[in-house]
Amino acid sequence: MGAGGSGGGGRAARALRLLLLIVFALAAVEYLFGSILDASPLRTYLYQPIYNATLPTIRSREKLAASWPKRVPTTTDLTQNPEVKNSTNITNPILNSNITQIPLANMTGAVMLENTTSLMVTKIIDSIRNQSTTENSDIKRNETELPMCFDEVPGDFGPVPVNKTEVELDWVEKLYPEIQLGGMYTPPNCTARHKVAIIIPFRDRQQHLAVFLRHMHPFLMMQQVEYGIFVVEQAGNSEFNRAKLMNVGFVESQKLKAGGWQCFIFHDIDLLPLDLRNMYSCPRQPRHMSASIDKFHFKLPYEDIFGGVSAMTLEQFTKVNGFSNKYWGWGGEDDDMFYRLKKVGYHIARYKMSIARYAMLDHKKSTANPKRYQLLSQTSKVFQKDGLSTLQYQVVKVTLNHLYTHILANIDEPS
Ligand code: NGS
Repeated sequence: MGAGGSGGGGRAARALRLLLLIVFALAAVEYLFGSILDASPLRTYLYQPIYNATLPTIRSREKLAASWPKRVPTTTDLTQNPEVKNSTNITNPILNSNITQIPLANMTGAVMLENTTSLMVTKIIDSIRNQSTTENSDIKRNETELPMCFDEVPGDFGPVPVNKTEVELDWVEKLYPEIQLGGMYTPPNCTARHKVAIIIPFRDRQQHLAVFLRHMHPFLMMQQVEYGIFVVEQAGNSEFNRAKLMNVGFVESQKLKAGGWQCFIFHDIDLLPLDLRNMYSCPRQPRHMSASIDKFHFKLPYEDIFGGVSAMTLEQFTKVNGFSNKYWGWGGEDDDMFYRLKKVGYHIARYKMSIARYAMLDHKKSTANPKRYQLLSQTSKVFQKDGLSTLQYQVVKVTLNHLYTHILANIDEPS
């Protein structure tokens, strides 16, 4: 009995030790790898943006969700101009300005870039700087007076709800008086760490535009980024060319910003971010932002996907010569960008799947491009000769609306 009892006690002690060991092991794994269970492949962790490394535990997400969209403090700082609120049509402010020495744009708005894209971007930025010394000195004064905006994502940032109900644009405009003409925003109480152009390729999606803007403006204001929203619409009836429109958006948005944008987020209009921790900024590696979409049951469709929403710095984007101009019709242009980035040695960063969440608005699928696989097979060989360096288009009209800049462009190939 006694021997049996002590044998039973020994087994119980061993079982307890084993249990404790397992608990410690699990705690160590969780500590080392974060929330590995809701992740896609481990590779994405290796290039996680710095924000994830320091994210505090979110405790008040429900509170945030319930009060969304939040009111953001109204602006009083010198860089804002609350009086200018009406839509303004301009043919092209750049072409009318005194920076016609930019090699990008001739007087018809057609663009022919030089071979060295980094040279061309430097020229754009230099020209813009020379042109707008007054604006820059305002910004500098402002920057010295205000503290920097947050670095670590605030602890109460978390999921936000979306409202997919269609609304009128006029109504949305009244919600956000603090947005400057052209859909531009500068945080009023701090100096932004990120200057971000949101570039949206667009055609026939009027019903999505107001829904998108209603969601995105409060989202971006909460993140305290300095940003502008650029909707680039394809004129004419050719097949939709998403990638070429994004190249146009890159060049045109850069021309419209004193000092230039540092970060470019290429954004489908039918995708709405669901978590405020998904920072609209550019980390050290290009970031695929829309990894976790409701339509795909919040799963990554394939490891190399780079479509939907992606973020690249000025340097990253120009180093790969922008997007290809050759993808007419649906599909492949985002994979092409992925190959470019790989080719020059970048890795794709992603937030974890619980953060990179998006809701997709309903739409009809467009006709697939039958040539896309053929084009993709050539990407790594030809990308330096197809992209920003060979971009040609005509700006039909630039309109500074209250909540966005509308760029209508003819991107058809010259016959
Ligand atoms: C791939 C496409 C990508 C596209 C992705 C998701 O098959 O361009 O599907 O598309 N690549 C090719 O066709 C080569 S989605 O379902 O989100 O429209 O982004």
